[in-house]
Amino acid sequence: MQQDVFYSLTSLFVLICALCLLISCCFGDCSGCMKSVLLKLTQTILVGDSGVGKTSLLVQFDQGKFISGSFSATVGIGFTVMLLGDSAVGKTCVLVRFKDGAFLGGNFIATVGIDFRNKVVTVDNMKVKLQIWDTAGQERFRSVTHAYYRDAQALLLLYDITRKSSFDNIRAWLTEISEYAKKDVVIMLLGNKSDMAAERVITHEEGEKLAKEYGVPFMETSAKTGVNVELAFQAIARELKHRNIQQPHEPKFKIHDYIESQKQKSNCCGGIM
Ligand SMILES: Nc1nc2c(ncn2[C@@H]2O[C@H](COP(=O)(O)OP(=O)(O)OP(=O)(O)O)[C@@H](O)[C@H]2O)c(=O)[nH]1
Ligand SMILES: [Mg+2]
Repeated sequence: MQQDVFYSLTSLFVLICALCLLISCCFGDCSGCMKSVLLKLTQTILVGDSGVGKTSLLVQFDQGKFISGSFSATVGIGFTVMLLGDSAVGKTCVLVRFKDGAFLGGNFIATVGIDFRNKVVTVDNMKVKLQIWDTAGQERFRSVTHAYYRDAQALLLLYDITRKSSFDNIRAWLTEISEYAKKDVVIMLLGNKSDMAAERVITHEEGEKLAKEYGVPFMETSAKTGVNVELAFQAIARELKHRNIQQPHEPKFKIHDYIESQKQKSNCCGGIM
């Protein structure tokens, strides 16, 4: 009799679990939900002499095309940067603006799990490769992204100047960062969508005040117009390069001062150099 009750309860539990999975797949983003359940990322490292074709092989696999033309050796200095913040604040758009110089308008497609892009920037005549991880802001992917915090040397934390909740959640993001990221990680706060002046609900001063409270640099960006996007990544690349390769007698790099001086230059001369 007791065994019968046990079997009935177990069957009921299995049935409820199956139903929950079915309902979440039917009413949510099915592909995303399955991916969040099945997501398992693996890492493969390409090794071999310079010029054998490691980069070409990777581009062929990733983009299905062959990079012809002059050979450019993969640079030796590289850092990992992660984009964080609520869903729809514009992380993917900021990355696409920086990588391809374009704006992803149209229908919003939320990132699933995590994605990445590489871009090489020049700092003091040295090539610095940034590997930029674009994370999903949706809550259900949080456990996937936590696993990557430790590998990041810099974090760009975004909110949307037209959405108060995304700004209010910055404190929670910073708590998460202190829990999962490296202690010496470089953090920058970005108030994105600065082009949407009419819909703005968070002032520039509020963003600046919060950044000051946490001792992190701050700027407002627009993935749509490109304002300050290049500057944000340049400042991060410079800070990381100076931390890693500090020439003797070279003055200490101050990211706050660098950002202020570059902002002034772009204000006076119509663009970021
Ligand atoms: N006007 C304006 N719209 C933007 C800007 N950046 C992003 N958007 C729009 O905001 C929406 C969300 O952008 P995404 O970059 O996909 O957002 P996300 O932060 O990557 O979202 P998740 O992947 O879900 O975490 C899209 O409809 C974009 O077109 C911006 O600077 N200005
Ligand atoms: Mg995204």
